[in-house]
Amino acid sequence: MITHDAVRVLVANWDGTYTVPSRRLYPHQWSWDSAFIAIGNARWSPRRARTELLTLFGAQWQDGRVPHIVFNPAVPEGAYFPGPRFWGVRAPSGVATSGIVQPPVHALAAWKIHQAEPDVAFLRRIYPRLVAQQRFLRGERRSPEGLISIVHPWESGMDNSPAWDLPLQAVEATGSAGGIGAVRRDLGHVSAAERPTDRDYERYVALAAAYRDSGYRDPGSFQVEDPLFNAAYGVAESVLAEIARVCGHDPEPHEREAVRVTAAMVEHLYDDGLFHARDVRTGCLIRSSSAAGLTPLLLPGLPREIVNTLVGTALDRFGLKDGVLPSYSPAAPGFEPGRYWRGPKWINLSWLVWQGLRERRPDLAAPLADGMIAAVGASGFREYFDPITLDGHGSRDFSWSAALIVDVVA
Ligand code: 9WN
Repeated sequence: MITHDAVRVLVANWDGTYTVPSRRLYPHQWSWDSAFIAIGNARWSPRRARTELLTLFGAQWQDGRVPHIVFNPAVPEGAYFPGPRFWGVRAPSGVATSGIVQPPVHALAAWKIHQAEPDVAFLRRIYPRLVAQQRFLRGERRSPEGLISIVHPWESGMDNSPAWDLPLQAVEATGSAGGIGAVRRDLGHVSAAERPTDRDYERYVALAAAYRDSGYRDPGSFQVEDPLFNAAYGVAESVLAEIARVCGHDPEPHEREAVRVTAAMVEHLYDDGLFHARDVRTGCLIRSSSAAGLTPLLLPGLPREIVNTLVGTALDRFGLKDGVLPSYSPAAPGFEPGRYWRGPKWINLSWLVWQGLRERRPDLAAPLADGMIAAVGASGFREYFDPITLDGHGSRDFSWSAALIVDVVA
């Protein structure tokens, strides 16, 4: 029954060649959403899952970057802010896109689609694009420590995580004329108490405008190494090794890169039972209690003792045993159970940690799966949930909440 309801949401949000995250709030294609959506669609329509990814990679730039939004030209400019006119850029295919990226979870999605329904022709088609995506990140975003940086909170996918409060202090908000509230479209759909503040938004817009004005090259005043983004990058290399094997390419460079980035993460981002982000501009670790710090559990080569301490942290500070897993630890100051990435439970974060625990700790993966199912059972396929009461927040009929539930119950 739950799968049936989830598929109904996915069908309603399908736009012919991709799926919108939600009809009203996010009426275009988003990068990491499409990867999560494809993982769920692979369970009932592998063809649709393949199309979803190929549509996204159809908007890949010449330099290999996969934009975080691919705009639907049929949707009016004013439906989402910032829209295509703000970003002012087109992919070689001619479609309007944003110029920033999101966590590269797409190789994992491609592999899962292939596992659901083997299709070597699809893998052969997507492999060079996935390789180019990784090459862009290495070429443009790698720091001397060997980690990948993000240059905008939107690139983390966890926009207003408390982990970004400190580095965002270095960003000058432009204080846009008439107030940012006047241009924000999100507040027409969701209560302001559940979204980032106007002050956050002013900084997001200032950062994006500066990056745009540098021709999408200069990192600007926000540059951090995020554990989730780097975990996704590392997992992508492990999975690319598998894909390379199937396609008759050399898996070794991918295996080496996965080992290398895992070691760099352990050396530079791990401290006191959790992975943290690092501010590239100051060289300092940003100690926070974000669940992003648990997602390196995805890395197959993570040393056993680190797995054990991460699991300990998830049990002590994130309610793992009861399947709670909020985006930010309730034990930490700054926790807000209803405000976006500052505390609510998100299905994609739970899924990433679940994925990391399935083989290593099935006893703990099970309650986490139950926790995801309980959240949508209580409140529907909402965008995020109060981690304690399971009240739903953000948009309704949210695609990745539906898709990942399909995967979890399969
Ligand atoms: C900005 C689409 C996206 C998700 C992000 C989530 C939110 C956008 C926004 O929605 O971000 O990219 O307008 O707030 O934070 O993770 O990909 O669902």
